[in-house]
Amino acid sequence: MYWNPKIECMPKEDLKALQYRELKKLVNNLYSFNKFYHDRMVAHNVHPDDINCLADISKLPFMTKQDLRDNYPTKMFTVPNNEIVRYHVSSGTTGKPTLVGYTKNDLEYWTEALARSFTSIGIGPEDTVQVSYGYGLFTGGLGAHYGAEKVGATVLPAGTGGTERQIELIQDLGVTAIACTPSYLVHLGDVAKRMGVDFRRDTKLRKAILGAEPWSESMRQHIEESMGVKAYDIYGTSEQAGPMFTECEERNGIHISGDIMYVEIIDPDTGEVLEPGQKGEMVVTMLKKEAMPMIRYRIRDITMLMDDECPCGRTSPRIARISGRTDDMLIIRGINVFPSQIEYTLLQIPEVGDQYMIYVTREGALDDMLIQVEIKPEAFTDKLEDMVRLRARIESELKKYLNIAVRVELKEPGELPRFEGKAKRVVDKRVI
Ligand code: DLL
Repeated sequence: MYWNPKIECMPKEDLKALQYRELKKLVNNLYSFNKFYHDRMVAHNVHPDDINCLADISKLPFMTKQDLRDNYPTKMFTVPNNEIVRYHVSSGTTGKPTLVGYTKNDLEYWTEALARSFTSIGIGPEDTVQVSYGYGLFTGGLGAHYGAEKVGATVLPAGTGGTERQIELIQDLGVTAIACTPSYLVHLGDVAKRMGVDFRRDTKLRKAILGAEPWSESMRQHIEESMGVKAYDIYGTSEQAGPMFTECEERNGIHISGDIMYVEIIDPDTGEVLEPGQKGEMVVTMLKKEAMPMIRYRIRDITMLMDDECPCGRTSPRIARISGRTDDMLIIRGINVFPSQIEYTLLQIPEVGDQYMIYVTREGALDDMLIQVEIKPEAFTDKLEDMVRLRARIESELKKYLNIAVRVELKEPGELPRFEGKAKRVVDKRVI
């Protein structure tokens, strides 16, 4: 089932032509009417007339989060204030927050992208969707809410927190799909178990739309086995609008609405544009945005373009699951480590539960990584030698996969913090 087959299944060459037309219009407009983009293009010695095909986009300069911060709150906006109908604010981990403004059309395109995505995973009027992303300044709640309503689903705007109540509502209202962070769904699963609720037996919940934070294939497997739901990856950032794009039923890459967003993958060190199949940093150009356009915005997320045909019939570009962020990457004794690699390795070990924390410190010149790992209740024992053996096995698996020695500390079930919104599992205490 397609929401917008004309666009979603458009021949690739036609899509490229459409993207070029949109890009040309965008660049002309911004050059003529917006001081920020005009000055940027002049400083980089590039004129709209230099853009004569889609690949010419690489002549344009990159934008970064710093540009948004430097122009906080509204200096990047390209429409008069009375055309802005909504704000969202991304908290970010460092520095000033970033403010995103939306015109009426911006909200419509955001919702359109989500309607295509939800339809592609079979969500429609028969579904009751519990939206357990945060509502408010964060884009997750309202984004998923409007997308689900658009496809005719019944929406339960649960937001975060009140987990026991959320579980009761899933039962009472016959909720069929939940949209939340993967870490919140894991927490929900734990609480349900304590309440004696078995999702397979006691609920109609069959789909989970999970995103807003990195999560691994092993986490998907764990969630599906323990809860009996089919888990789909949903991706987006507040700078793009919010959550926007999901996998289809094939679950082999996230389909991007190419008429709305143009994706490039670059080498983060050189800025060179990479080919499909090559992993690098994602750079996006929002082709339709009005209030706060984005041209070649460096998202920092690491992925690759996939150009094989998707059996679902959509020709829209696909990106692979996000494997981390360039600024999430930890350099431990000179070796690059992504938290997602750690999660992937840990969750392959049958005794390991679904909660972990990563602490990085520096003693003198030497980095130290301590990983606290919760053990599954059935694997936890008072026998010290068994626990010591298990710890050594986990350390050895991590060493094999990460190429560095890390320390592991085993924790009892329920001991580590739980997260309702985005999980914060990495604490880097090094002063660099
Ligand atoms: O997290 C939007 C969103 C809400 C996406 C709900 C999906 C679901 P921001 O707060 O601006 O927006 O954070 C964006 O979160 O650059 C990624 O690093 C990360 N992220 C989002 N989705 C995924 C995902 C929302 N599916 C940042 N996999 C992005 C991995 C993700 N990382």
